[in-house]
Amino acid sequence: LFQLCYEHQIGDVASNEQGAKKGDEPTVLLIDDDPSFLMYVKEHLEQSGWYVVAIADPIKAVASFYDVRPDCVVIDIHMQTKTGFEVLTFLKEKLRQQFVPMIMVSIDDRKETRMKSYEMGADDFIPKPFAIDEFIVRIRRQLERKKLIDELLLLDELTHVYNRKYLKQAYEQLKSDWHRTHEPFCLAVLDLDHFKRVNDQYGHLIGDVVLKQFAQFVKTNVRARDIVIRFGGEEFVVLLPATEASEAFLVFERLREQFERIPFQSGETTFSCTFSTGIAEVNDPSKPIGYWIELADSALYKAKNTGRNCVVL
Ligand code: GH3
Ligand code: MG
Ligand code: MG
Ligand code: MG
Repeated sequence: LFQLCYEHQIGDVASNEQGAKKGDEPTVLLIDDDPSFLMYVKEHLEQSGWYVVAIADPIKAVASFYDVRPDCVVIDIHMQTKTGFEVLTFLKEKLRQQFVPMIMVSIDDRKETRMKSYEMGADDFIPKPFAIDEFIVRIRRQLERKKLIDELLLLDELTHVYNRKYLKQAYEQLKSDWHRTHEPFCLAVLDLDHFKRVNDQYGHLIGDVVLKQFAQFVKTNVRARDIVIRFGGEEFVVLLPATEASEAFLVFERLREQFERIPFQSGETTFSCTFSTGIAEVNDPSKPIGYWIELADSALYKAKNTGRNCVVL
């Protein structure tokens, strides 16, 4: 039933008078069949700087889940068409690998209701009526947990940029942006040149230092909205939203010139490192991510064959 509703009611959120999301503020999804409760809580949560989507119909709320991409969900237990427990079960099943905290709220504060909430996987239970400031603090705690867990799951341990797991998620996000804006974005593959030699000459520990510094160098020298991912050993993928290939070329040409001048130290010896870049411009997101990686990879292959330390479109 939910699946059916999902397919038919997608897009209903827009008709629910939701303001636009401004930036990367956390998103809270409120599901409660009491409109006055929704309005009251929405207003206060927005004052905390969060983006709030409030939906009175649990079926519509479930259907909108993938569009809203909430960082935290607040679910009323007693609703007309679906109980909060059914909503909770459905969302938990859908999520699997991802962590999104779920908070149950209810006027029914019996122990068995609280127990059932936790046993079904809720992250918190807040009885109604509640003091709004306490409610906000408890949501803030859940948003902090979500941020931490996401970082632990998606960051590369050595370089502290995103790991490969994040690539698919980031691509999905850029795809949905593309459907709105139709602006192309770029996917670049960066690979350190003759990195084996660095390891052979100076040892793996120095190699690790170079890798860490390279990742941080790239991250700090692209725009904040660009996404840097460690794709494999000494290979990185950079996603550049709303960027054409010619612009991306200039970005990596600038990085290339800067990076070759950075001195690395191994005992008494100072050495430098270079990297090569292959760029693919994504103008048809119906193709899978693998297609664009292959395209960028073949450009990288050309870069490696034309002397390395260069950028190829
Ligand atoms: P090319 O210019 O053609 O890319 O030459 P290369 O030597 O960089 O190419 P290749 O891909 O053959 O070698 C990559 C090397 O990177 C091999 C591997 O030992 C090293 N490497 C991969 N991951 C790590 C890591 O986490 N730490 C260190 N120190 N080295 C790594
Ligand atoms: Mg209710
Ligand atoms: Mg290499
Ligand atoms: Mg390589």
